[in-house]
Amino acid sequence: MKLGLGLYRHMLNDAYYAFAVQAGCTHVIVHLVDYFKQGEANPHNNQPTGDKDKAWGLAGDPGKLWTAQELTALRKSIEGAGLKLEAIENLDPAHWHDILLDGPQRAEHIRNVQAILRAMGEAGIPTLGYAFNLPGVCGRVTGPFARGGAISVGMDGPVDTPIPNGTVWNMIYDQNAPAGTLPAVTREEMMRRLERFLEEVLPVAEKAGVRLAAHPDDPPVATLRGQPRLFYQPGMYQQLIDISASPSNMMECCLGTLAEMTEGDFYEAVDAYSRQKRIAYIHFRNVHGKAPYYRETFIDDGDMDMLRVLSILHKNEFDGVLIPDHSPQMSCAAPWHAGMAHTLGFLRAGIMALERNALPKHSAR
Ligand SMILES: [Mn+2]
Repeated sequence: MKLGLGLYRHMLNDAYYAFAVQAGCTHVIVHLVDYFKQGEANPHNNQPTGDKDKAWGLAGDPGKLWTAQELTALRKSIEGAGLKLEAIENLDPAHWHDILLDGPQRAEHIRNVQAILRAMGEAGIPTLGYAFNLPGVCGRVTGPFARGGAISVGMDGPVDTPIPNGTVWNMIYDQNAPAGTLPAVTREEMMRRLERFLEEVLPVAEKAGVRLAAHPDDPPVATLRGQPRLFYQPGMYQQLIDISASPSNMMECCLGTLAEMTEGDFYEAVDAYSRQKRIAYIHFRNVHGKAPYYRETFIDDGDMDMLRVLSILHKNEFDGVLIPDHSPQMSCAAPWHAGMAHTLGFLRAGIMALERNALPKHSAR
């Protein structure tokens, strides 16, 4: 198991790389989508939150794809700091919204994703994280929910206000879209869109030596903003890897999201996915409660035993990267850093204990 840190676009600089190395990380996972562009409800020093039904901000430039040249430069600057660039997390809605929406630019957007995969292969970046859904991460509330009153996020019940036209994945891709809202589709239709997408991009990904890694639906509810979710129960997330046996069809396994699911057994699911060797990398996060009523907690303070998870992964010889997902904001001058350092310290100690055989052997039961 390798320890990594996820960095947002505005964090891609030497100060953050040094912070990662200091905390014991060997890898980073980067976000190139700028979630914080003109989103007044979305502060920079936290995970992107937005409001319950207000978008994070504007999507990027539809005409500007990430190039092999800039990706190579990014990888080299990260390696220069003593780290490895393991993955890019998330596609920009500006580049692929009509794949999600099955819109008129779908064919062009498939070519965009294929071009990004080729560029990543050329730049030597092995993994692309993505999340295939219309509403994105939204419907959540922010407050002093975590231990000691630390600011955290959660959900206070279903949120099914419709998505305005021009918005998808909780970002605005068309500011001039006509008034009105997105008509609801069925889960079957979204699954069909995902299968078509994978059919067209997996061969390109394989050839480029890049793995696609899908995040489960965060928050995991049957519908959000009136639109269906694909992966909101552990058995449904298994359906993702059952779509194709391609080595490029992988999971970006988010433990917090999995813990919020109402069906199945959390530990058995982690055991099953890791035994099948279909996890590309892992988001470590703990929660209290189940969707749509839950709170994000500190890593050692939620409903789930995260040392037991580490033990299961160790037993199954998981050799991918673990990163903290979101952490509550700690009361100090650097709330994001403190939250991340706390989670990284916990993970580092857990990994060291496992390597010394100082933790009991756990299986799913
Ligand atoms: Mn996650």
